[in-house]
Amino acid sequence: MHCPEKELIGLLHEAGTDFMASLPCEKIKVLLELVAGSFQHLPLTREEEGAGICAGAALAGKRPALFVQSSGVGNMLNALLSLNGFYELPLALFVSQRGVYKERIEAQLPMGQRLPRMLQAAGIPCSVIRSGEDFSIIRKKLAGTYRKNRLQAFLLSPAIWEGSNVRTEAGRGPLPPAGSIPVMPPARKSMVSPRYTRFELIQAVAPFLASRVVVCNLGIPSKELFAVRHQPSNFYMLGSMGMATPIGLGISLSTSKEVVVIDGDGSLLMNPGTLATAAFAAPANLTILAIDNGAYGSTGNQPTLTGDCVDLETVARGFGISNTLKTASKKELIAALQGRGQGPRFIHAIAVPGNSDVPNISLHHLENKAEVMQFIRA
Ligand SMILES: Cc1ncc(C[n+]2csc(CCOP(=O)(O)OP(=O)(O)O)c2C)c(N)n1
Repeated sequence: MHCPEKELIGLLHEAGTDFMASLPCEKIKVLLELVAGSFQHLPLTREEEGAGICAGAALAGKRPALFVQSSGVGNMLNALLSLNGFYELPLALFVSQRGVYKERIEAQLPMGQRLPRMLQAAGIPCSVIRSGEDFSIIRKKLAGTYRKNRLQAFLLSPAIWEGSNVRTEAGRGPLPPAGSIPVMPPARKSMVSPRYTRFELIQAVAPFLASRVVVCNLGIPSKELFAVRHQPSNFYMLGSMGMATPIGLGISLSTSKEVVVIDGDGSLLMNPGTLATAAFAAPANLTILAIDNGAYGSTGNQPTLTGDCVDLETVARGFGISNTLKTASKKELIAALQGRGQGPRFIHAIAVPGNSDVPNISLHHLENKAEVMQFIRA
């Protein structure tokens, strides 16, 4: 049996690692499920906070490890250097390295391929793990990380997990269809019960997005929108998680055209401060449609905190956006989208998790950019 995820869990036990935090990558979804089930584990909203939380855990004598995607290292470099490294607080950084092996998302290349050189320039020791045969490197360096109070990055190639026989909930693929899983805590459920998936909501609203500039969240949401109804004014994000609302805000402040951002709960939680900036700038032509499925849908439906303790509509109101709506109804969504000039507006669309099986976007990103720019100019 080929069980690299279980082998790695064994190595972590052996090194006495006892505090874990993660922000998911699709390539390590099975590993993450095992990590969460085997150790004290905290799901993160942004990689950078993981550096802080692990610094705190190390101050209290723990042996922390962080699991992130290569893109996420870009979100945490300052904290790694000026906190964990500077105070000599040990941290093992397990990075799912994208852009180097059978990569299908081009936006993963710039960060993923340069990461070893970036870490080198930052003075963070880094080992590339290409297969299970390299696990001996992890065994050796992990022990030194905690003994010498060091930072140590392990770049995990997706090749490691190929042919793995480990099966978990996440490994089984998409969650069951709408209505069959309880994802909302009782208090929120009684307010609005989710009925539809993100895909079903996108299908419902797509015809009503005509003549608007639409900025769509990265990952499967963009693929779904492209498959349902492409129009030249749709900007599809392929990377830069957390930037959908900031991009939409920038556009809305620079044109009189109506702008709709289709954002996600995981992405909004990564960068919630942008809601305050939007409230302050107050563009009347900006609508943020937050499709809240309580999960990091695109990376395997790992739960986000909106399924637990966060109400995004309350967050938006607290940051100063007063025109808000919470709904799970297609009819209410469509009615809300027909209004113009009522921004900044925050529509909190409650959905059940689940992804549709849509192909990749068959439009080059620079062509996409050119189309959107032309639409905005016209
Ligand atoms: C900085 C960074 N960290 C992690 C990822 C991996 N990632 C891509 S999409 C995604 C989930 C986004 O979740 P959400 O915004 O809730 O949208 P959903 O897919 O659920 O609709 C994650 C974690 C990434 N691309 N960039």
